[in-house]
Amino acid sequence: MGFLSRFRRTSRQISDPEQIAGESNENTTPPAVESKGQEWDEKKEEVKISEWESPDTLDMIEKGQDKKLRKLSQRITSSSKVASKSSKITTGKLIPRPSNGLNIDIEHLLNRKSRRRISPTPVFERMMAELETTLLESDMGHSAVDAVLSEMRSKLIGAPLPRKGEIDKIIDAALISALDSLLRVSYWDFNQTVESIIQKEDLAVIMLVGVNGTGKTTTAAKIAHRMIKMGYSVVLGAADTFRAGAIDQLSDHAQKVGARVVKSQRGGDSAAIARDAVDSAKAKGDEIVIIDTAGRMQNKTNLMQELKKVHRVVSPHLVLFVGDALAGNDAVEQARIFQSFLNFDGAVLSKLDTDARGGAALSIAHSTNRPIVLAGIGQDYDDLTDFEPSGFLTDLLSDDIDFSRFRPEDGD
Ligand SMILES: Nc1nc2c(ncn2[C@@H]2O[C@H](COP(=O)(O)OP(=O)(O)OP(=O)(O)O)[C@@H](O)[C@H]2O)c(=O)[nH]1
Ligand SMILES: [Mg+2]
Repeated sequence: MGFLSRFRRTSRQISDPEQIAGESNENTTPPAVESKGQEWDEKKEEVKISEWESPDTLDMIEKGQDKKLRKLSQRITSSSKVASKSSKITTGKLIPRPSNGLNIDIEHLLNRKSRRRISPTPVFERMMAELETTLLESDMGHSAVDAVLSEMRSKLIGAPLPRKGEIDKIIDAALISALDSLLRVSYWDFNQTVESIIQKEDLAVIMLVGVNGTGKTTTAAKIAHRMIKMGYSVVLGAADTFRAGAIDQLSDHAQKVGARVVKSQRGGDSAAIARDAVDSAKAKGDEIVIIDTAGRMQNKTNLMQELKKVHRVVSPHLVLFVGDALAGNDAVEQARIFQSFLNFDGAVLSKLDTDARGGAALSIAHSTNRPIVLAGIGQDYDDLTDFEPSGFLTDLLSDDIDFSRFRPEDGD
């Protein structure tokens, strides 16, 4: 069953453009293109502020002993500036990856001769309600769903009426482009970014974070494998000293991919190991350090405090949040919490080879304002790929939408 099948059944039932039509002067919302940017930003701001006050996050901070955590709590609750601040990537280290997005030509679908415009008629509203349910069922978070709906409204309402038989194409086009915008958050290129850090500083330190079982250790090995294939020498820092077996697991991977590992015994100080890994790489002239961290400790506060300590001690160039695509909405919630504590630079979405529903990918980028840069697509070392929003969306929607329908020659 396709990602959108339920919604598609509803939108296909709208056969007559009159069902979603109004006169041009009864236009309730200005046409999309001009107003889009501002509306979009305002909406995002609104939603994000309430998100930051999630009871889970606050509960976790309240219980924390750390002064910094308490300070952060005050910032989260008192200031609406947090949301806008969090939306900015603060360093110039990330090399953007240019992309045109999914360009869909809808001009040929419109009936330019008609004075009638798409309006929020009851049929239109029913369709939007159906879309909302469909997206929520696909594991997308509320704020991402709101963003998609508001982008769709601003694209559709006030637009010229589609020609008969082309209604579902217009709706699909607006939906694809709204979903595409969700993923295009400060998208950056992993290889180029790492290479440019090495050029400038001789050493790139990458820290992986995430809850237990999401794929951090596997991803550390996959990244090491990728970088070794590119000719770099890599050190893996075994900073998960909490879980029994974690150090052996990483050492085993290190041996298989040809990386050096820096470790101590279980129960050791993770920040000290991370620092040893960096010092050792500097001493031996290695170019990349990847710090594998714990995903579980006695409780969440301990975990966050430990990760912050590792972060403070090694000041990694890149922090990557590893989320499990199968965890759906939970992965989104985890991403938001990690982002509030560690301000990660990008996400790795693991297990995209499984039957994950896809909504998590769409929501993580939106709710953290950090892009997904890498995707795990299997358990082998080569199963790590650059996350490409257009390709991801095309795959996600391919059961529901035939993208070739948007080529002008097909429509005319
Ligand atoms: N199918 C699939 N499995 C994956 C992928 N990435 C990781 N896994 C599997 O997920 C399981 C957990 O991976 P780990 O790398 O140990 O996860 P972790 O985040 O380090 O877990 P903790 O150390 O407990 O916090 C392992 O069985 C991995 O093989 C992926 O992209 N696809
Ligand atoms: Mg691990």
